[in-house]
Amino acid sequence: MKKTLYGFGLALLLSGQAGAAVSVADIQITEWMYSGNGGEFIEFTNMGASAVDFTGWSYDDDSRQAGVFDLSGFGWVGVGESVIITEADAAAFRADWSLVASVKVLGGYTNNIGRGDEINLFDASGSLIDRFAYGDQIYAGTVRTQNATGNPLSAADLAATTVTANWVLASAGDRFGSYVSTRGDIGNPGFYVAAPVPEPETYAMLLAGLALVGGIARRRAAR
Ligand SMILES: [Ca+2]
Ligand SMILES: [Ca+2]
Ligand SMILES: [Ca+2]
Repeated sequence: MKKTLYGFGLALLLSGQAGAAVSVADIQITEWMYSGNGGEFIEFTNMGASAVDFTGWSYDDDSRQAGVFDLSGFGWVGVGESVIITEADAAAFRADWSLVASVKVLGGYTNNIGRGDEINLFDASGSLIDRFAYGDQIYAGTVRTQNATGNPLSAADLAATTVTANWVLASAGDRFGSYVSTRGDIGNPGFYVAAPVPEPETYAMLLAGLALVGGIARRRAAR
């Protein structure tokens, strides 16, 4: 009986950890701002275990057409690397956000995102890699990313193709490393801080598992 309980406690611990590691596609939309003083922008991050060649890849808004804005200029995007597209001139955007030279920025797209819209990412064969539909007037309780970016609290929110209430607005000095641009927008373009906080249910599962294992250990010690 005790052995069974111990195993159950371990299973709780392990399932809690597994729950935190939601599987997502390798390239993810990790940050966006539909309107800003320095121009709207979108961030893509390589969450996978190997570099990805963006030659032939493309972005579109809710018209969902592959090939509209070419992302070939990113070339190879390394593991953990975040890259940016913006409606602004790339050099102006880079200066506005004081980006280091290693951050890749492609500017000048004209298929702009509005207050409620979609971000679609296609690979070289035109297959949809990631989709993100958002809009504070469409999805109740979600953020309006005007002059501040939207950022996901967990991998589960990255995996969802529709914005959730766990996409939160950037504020200066937040857990995502956000700061204020020279033109007064707030965000963290060019890098992604992964899963900054475990979800509440993960804590609950861990605590339940620890309590069970702890109880068994105490009973063993008392014998
Ligand atoms: Ca649009
Ligand atoms: Ca996604
Ligand atoms: Ca970012």
